[in-house]
Amino acid sequence: MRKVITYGTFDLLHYGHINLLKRAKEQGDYLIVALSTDEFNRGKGKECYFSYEERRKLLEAIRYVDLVIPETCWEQKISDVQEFKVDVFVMGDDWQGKFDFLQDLCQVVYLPRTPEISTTQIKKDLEK
Ligand code: C2G
Repeated sequence: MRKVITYGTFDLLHYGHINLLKRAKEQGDYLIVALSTDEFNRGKGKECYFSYEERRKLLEAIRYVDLVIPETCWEQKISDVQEFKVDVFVMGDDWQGKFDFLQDLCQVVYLPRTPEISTTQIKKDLEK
């Protein structure tokens, strides 16, 4: 079984996230999503609209997602890849190159983002 992992906040879930998760799953047979906790998001300067639990339930309802685990810190990626015997690490290309240190452990794939949509853009549009 070829295992894939990806990381993110996935707040105000939208089709850009779904496009990413679909293509991440296509890299293997089993997709793990490490979901940023509310605490970790505050560290990223992000205040989420949906709590971790709400975002976890949304992700678990997606057909491409097989397991959701918490992302509590930047440093957990190496141990996650080892613990879950991950074959492929996937992120959107806004992170291009940032996780190449994982190449010793697994394949690292950066996928093109869906350009026109983002959680920030949704919030801005709703404020109008
Ligand atoms: N994404 C995308 N297209 C968009 C928006 C997001 O492909 N229009 C991708 C991002 O590139 C990322 C994933 O969806 O791979 C989740 O995006 P965010 O929730 O914004 O995650 P981020 O804040 O980038 O957190 O340790 C890594 C971090 O947790 C990543």
